[in-house]
Amino acid sequence: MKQVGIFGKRKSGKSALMYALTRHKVKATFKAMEISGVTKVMLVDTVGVDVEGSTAEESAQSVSVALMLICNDSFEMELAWISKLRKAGSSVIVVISMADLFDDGGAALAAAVEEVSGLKALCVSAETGAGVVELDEEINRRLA
Ligand SMILES: Nc1nc2c(ncn2[C@@H]2O[C@H](COP(=O)(O)OP(=O)(O)O)[C@@H](O)[C@H]2O)c(=O)[nH]1
Ligand SMILES: [Mg+2]
Repeated sequence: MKQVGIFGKRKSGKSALMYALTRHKVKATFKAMEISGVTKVMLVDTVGVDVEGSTAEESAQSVSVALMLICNDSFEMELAWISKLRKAGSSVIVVISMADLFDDGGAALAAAVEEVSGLKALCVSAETGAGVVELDEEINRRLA
């Protein structure tokens, strides 16, 4: 089974995002009556990448798709993890998490990340649900 890993610092919203994605998946699945869709992918929540000896290290070796959460403008550690994840063969999706906390919905932070990494970031809020559908679609594209 393919795995989708959720990476980010402690308190970056990893667990909340996992629940938001799961809720969306289950709802969408019941709507489409595609029960099989539920088991196709395994979502993996990880301990913070800022935790010494983190299990995120192991997960980084086994995920097909990695969500790298960034929630503020100190994201050097996250950039290093993006390189690490890509080297391990994962397709990395950069997520500006807790996007509802930004006046601009995370747009400026997404632009700053894109400027230094060349990667487009998706702004998502587990709280309001903004961007969850788009993120799910992007995950599905990467898994295809
Ligand atoms: N406003 C807001 N708060 C969030 C969001 N996601 C998580 N939080 C809050 O941020 C804190 C850390 O979230 P959590 O998912 O446990 O982070 P984790 O340590 O990365 O798993 C909790 O108090 C959450 O309620 C979000 O999208 N918006
Ligand atoms: Mg957590």
